[in-house]
Amino acid sequence: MPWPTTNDDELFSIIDAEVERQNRTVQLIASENFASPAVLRATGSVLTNKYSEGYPGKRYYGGNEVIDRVEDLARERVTALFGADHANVQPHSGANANMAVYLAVLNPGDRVLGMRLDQGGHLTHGSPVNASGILFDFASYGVTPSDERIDFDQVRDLAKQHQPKIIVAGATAYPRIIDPAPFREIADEVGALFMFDAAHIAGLIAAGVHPNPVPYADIVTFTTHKTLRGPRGGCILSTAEHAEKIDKAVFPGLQGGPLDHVVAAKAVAFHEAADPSFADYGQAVVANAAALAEGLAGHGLRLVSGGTDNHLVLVDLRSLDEDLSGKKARLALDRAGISLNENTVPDDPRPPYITSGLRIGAPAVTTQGMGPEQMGTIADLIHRTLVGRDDEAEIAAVRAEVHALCSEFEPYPDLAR
Ligand code: DSN
Repeated sequence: MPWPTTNDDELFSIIDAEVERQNRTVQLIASENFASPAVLRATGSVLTNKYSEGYPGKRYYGGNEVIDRVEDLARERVTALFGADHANVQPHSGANANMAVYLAVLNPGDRVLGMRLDQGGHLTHGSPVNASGILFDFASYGVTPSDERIDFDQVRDLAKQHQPKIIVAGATAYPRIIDPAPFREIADEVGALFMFDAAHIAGLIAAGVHPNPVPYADIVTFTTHKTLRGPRGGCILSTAEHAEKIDKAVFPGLQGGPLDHVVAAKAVAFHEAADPSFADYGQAVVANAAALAEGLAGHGLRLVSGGTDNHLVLVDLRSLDEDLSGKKARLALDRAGISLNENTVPDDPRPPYITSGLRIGAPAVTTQGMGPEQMGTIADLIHRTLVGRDDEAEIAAVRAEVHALCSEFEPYPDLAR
């Protein structure tokens, strides 16, 4: 073969270092997971070589008879998984999926209602620094201060006041079930479309442990790499009524050629999520998040909304130490081999780059086979790190315990060199 390198040691030794990091440290970022060997294999396949702008049967390039089968299979599998009329599996990310929906059904300047970023929403739900907030006129709802759950009275009042064209549900840092039914009711009251961004919880929905928004929403978007445990990417489900507009908005509206290797890996993930064992996985994720919550609360840490019924917990660090920001805590935990992210808590006085909270998720540790007992251990290790954050000997001791724990649950033992 004419390729100049058979093995780029400089680069692949860096990838080896990442395999080691994933095998030997704890991954608690709520939006991350460990993709299966089959998903990794499809992502690394020769499908990366193909150009296939368009859709199955309607391409702008030749040689797509195989790619058409891949994309058709992905679409069939995901519509069956969620019970949707139509799927577009081409969005490169969740952000692109959301932008494509806006492009499909809105004109610039149109009104939308979404959840505020600092209350648990997402940048693409109208943040002023994101294209969604720059191009469209978003109003934002939040949580009720007393129980830190979505304030549906506020959603209804804002919907009546702003008359949005779309109401967006969905969150990135909200530890409770999101009930699609009241959103549908409010959308109907004001004549709005209802879009549900299920990025974080798509896997919990597929597993049957959270309500499926598809029967309620006009459009559902999600990412395929979080609780759904597939490759990095996005997907849009819709009623038949919106199918054509959405397909046009993804291509040629927003994207060029699809990433066919990733579409193939999405098809693998949809197949895996339809397996009965995935229901067990979803239940185990929720049980592990609850065990983490119990362990952390046992150390006196305040949890936003008092706990969790999904895959994540949000910790308000001010309950431990007013001076401890989320950023400081995350940096200390990184040194101890515990990977998570700082996050604002509702009405956080600190900015998003600093924050007063931590977001802690169970999808990845559950995939690697850890259970409630290990969640208790991890909660203890997090607490020890937070308390001992200025004591390097304590950080090193925690790191050694993290390595010992992870060595029993390596996600990729076969990839280790
Ligand atoms: N980055 C994702 C998350 O961590 O929730 C959202 O885009």
